[in-house]
Amino acid sequence: MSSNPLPFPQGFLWGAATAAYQIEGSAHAGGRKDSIWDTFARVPGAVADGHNGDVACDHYRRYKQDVALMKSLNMKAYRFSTSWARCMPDGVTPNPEGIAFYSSLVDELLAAGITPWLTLYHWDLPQALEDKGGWANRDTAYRFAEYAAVMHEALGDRVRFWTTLNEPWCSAFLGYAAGIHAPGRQEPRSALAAAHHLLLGHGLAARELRRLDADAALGITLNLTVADPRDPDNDGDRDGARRIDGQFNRIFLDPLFKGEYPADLLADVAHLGLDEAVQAGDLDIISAPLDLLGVNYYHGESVTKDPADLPTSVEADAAAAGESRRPASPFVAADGARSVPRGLPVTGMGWEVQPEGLRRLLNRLHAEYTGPAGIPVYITENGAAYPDVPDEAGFVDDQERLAFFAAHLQAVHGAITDGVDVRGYLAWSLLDNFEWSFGYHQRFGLVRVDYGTQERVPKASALWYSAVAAANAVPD
Ligand code: NCW
Repeated sequence: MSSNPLPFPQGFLWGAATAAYQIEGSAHAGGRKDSIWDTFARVPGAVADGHNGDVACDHYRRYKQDVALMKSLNMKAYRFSTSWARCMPDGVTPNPEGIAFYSSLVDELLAAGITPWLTLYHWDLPQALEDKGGWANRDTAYRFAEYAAVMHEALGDRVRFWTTLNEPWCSAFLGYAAGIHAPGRQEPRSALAAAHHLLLGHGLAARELRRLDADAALGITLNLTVADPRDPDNDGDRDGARRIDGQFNRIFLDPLFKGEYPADLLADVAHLGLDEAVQAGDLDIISAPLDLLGVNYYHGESVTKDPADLPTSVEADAAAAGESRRPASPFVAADGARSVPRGLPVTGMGWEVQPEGLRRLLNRLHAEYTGPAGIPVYITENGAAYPDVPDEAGFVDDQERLAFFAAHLQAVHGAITDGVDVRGYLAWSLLDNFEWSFGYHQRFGLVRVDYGTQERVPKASALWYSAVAAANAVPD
C-alpha cells in the first residue's frame, strides 16, 4: 500500500460477485432443468465456439474450496445468484435438492465470516417459462415473486442482502431485441414488454420479501452508463445521448424512484406499445421504497447520429465474440443514435476504460434518485476482461486489470468525498467464468481458472485487492 492511501468509510463492504450459470456447471444435477441459457447455448453461432455452462467452473461441486479461497483473499461479502431452474426446474415447483445447494453455500460463507448477498435473477429464466412467453408474458412477473418467496423461506433466516434482478436492461434488450443473449429474440415490442414485466416482477418480489422480512436489505442491480453526445454542440448527438440515457438508465430508474416512465422515452417508443403493457397500479408496485440501489458500471457511451462509419458497440461486441450473425440494435428508442468509440484505451471486451464516468454517474444518481430517496448505493459489479497470459505456475501478472480496479476505486472514493453514500464494492468477478456469448474467451476473474484442471490461481489483481480490503483503503 502506498504512503498516501485513500481511506474508505468504516464498515465499507469489500467483496466479489459471480452468477449461477457462469460458474456452477452441473447443469442437470440434482433435478435442475434447462434455463434459457442452456437452450440458447445450443443454437449454432449463438455462443463463441459452441461453449456452454455445462461444466463452467464446477463451482457446484467445489463451492467449499471457493469459499475458502474468498476467505484467504479477505473478502467480506460474496454476491452470488441462485438458479431459478435449479430451485424450481419447471419455474413453479420447488426442488428441495436444488435449494439445499444454496443453503449449504450460505452456511459455508457464514462460517467463513463472509456476508452472503443473494441475487435472485441473473439472466437464467427456466426454459419452461420461456415456453410460455418468457418475460414478454406478464405472468412471468408473478411466478418470479413466488420464486422469491420460496428462496426466502429457505434462506431468509441467514441472508440479509437481497437483489431481485441483475441488469434487467440486458435481459430485456440483449435478450429480446438484439437477440445476442438468451432467449435470442429480435422483437422490439416484446423487449419493451419484457422491460416492464421485469420491473413488475421486481416490485412484486420486493413486496413479498418485505412482507416476509422487515429486516431484509432489498435492492435491484442496474447496469448504468453515462451517455455523452460525441459533439456537445451537435443537436443530433445531444438528442442521441438523451435517447440512450432514456433507454439505458431512466427507463428503469424513473419507474423505480419516481413511479413513472420518462415522457420523452414514451414518446420515442410510442410505436412500440410500451404503454400497452402497463396496467393500473403497476407503477405503485414498482416504485415501493427500496433499501439500496446496486450499480454495475463498466463504461460510458459517446453517442452520435452521424451516418454509420463506425460499428455500434453491440456490433463490435458481437464481432469480437466471433458471432456470424449481424445483431439487431438493442436500442429500440435510438432513432439512428449509436454509441461509438472515442479513442480511450479498451479492455478485452472492447469496452472503453472510463473511470471518471463512474464518479459522474454516482453523483447524478445521488442528485436525482438515491439522494432524494435517502438510500445508499453499492457498486455490485465493476471489473474488466483482459487477455491474460499465465506463467508456468498459472500465475497472471495482470497489471492492466489491477490498474482498472485502482482507477475505478479512486473514482468511488471521489464520489464519497463528493457526498455520495456508497457503502460497498463487489468486484466482477471472483473467478474467470462463462462470459455469455463470448464463452470462455473473456476472463473477468480476480482468480484464474484453468478450465482443463479447474485449478484456481489468484492473479496479481486479487492479491492487490485483498490488501485493499484488509486496509479499507486504496492507494492514491
Ligand atoms: S455482459 C455484461 N456483464 C458481464 C457479465 O459477465 C455479467 O454477468 C454481467 O452482470 C460483466 O458484467 C455484466 N454486461 C453487459 C453490459 C452491456 C453491454 C452493452 C452492449 C450494447 C451496447
